[in-house]
Amino acid sequence: MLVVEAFRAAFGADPRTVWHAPGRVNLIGEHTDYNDGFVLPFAVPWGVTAAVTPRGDHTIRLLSLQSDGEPITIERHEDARGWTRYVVGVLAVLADRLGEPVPGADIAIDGDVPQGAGLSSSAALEVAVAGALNDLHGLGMTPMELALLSQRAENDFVGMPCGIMDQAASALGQEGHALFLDCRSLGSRTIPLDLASHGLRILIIDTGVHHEHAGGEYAKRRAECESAARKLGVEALRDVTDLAGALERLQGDERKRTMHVVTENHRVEALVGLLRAGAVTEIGALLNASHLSLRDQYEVSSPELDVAVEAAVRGGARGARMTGGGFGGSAIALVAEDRLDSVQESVAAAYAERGWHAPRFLPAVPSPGASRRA
Ligand code: GAF
Repeated sequence: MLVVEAFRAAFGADPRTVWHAPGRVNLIGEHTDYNDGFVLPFAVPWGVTAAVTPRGDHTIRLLSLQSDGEPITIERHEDARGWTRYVVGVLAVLADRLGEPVPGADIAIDGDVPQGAGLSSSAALEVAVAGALNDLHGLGMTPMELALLSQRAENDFVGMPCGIMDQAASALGQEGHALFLDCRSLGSRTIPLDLASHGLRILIIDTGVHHEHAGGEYAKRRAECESAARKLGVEALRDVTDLAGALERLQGDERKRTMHVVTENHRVEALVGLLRAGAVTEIGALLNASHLSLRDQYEVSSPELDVAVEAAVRGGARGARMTGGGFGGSAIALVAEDRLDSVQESVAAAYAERGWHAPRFLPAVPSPGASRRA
């Protein structure tokens, strides 16, 4: 393994453990996780591998195979910058959780999640490191506990108020399955996603665009949902049972956000129902409806995502939607194998017509979740 060789070269010995954690795409259930709702992501074949050995002091030395040069040495957690925050954040929240300092570590990281595609490379990094530390310190944490620890690192240390979806998909994903997760109870079920026997594929369309304001807009959406829930007297928008009545009591953006969250939760349940009935060919309409709701009610799409979705459907996709937080990143399309070329040609042509950078196409194969590799 390349990461083991790099670890040995940088730190002079073999790592004590090696963990791998994948990125994710979300099939449906967008911006529902922090509303205590339902999500249906799956792990992708790309991820992050972390080779780790604990140290006798509190120093953290970090080497990334994706950046040139020497390991970065971090003596104090608050000195972490850039990508190192996701790693140091996991050590920091673990210390907080255990109520005692956690030993430092030598860590080498190798990742192949396509950068900027919105496929959760940061969650993969957190979960890989959390899995390794869990092992090394014999903490006996479950995959969901690893996901929660990773989410806390991102919320409290990095400062991104994300929900639990990305980390849960990375920690609990199963090959050939999507993960149905109730983000309130944290109960989950793996749902077989049998695409091949129906001659179907899920195609990732990476727009190559990431809008800078995404972080601020994400926090704003979350605050709008919390405010709407308070006005409706419910704990979270997940609890709205009378949508028409709720909409009468809300105005403007909060009204639109509520409309999206409540209907999106129903779409997740409907899609799970179709999958359980073996009707994967019929899920396209729900994907399309989810996209329209994210575009018009939740307002987190972008011109590049909209054009990708519309052109994919025009080219013969059975359905398509943006996936992840939005404002760029990737869309997914459900495509019959014999339509793959025409869908890709249609999207590529729509981008070329507008003078946009060519999109990238990647096959999304439901893959295993995090595991120890050595
Ligand atoms: C991002 C967040 F990290 C997730 O928690 C989720 O809210 C998603 O956006 C939107 O569904 O990926």
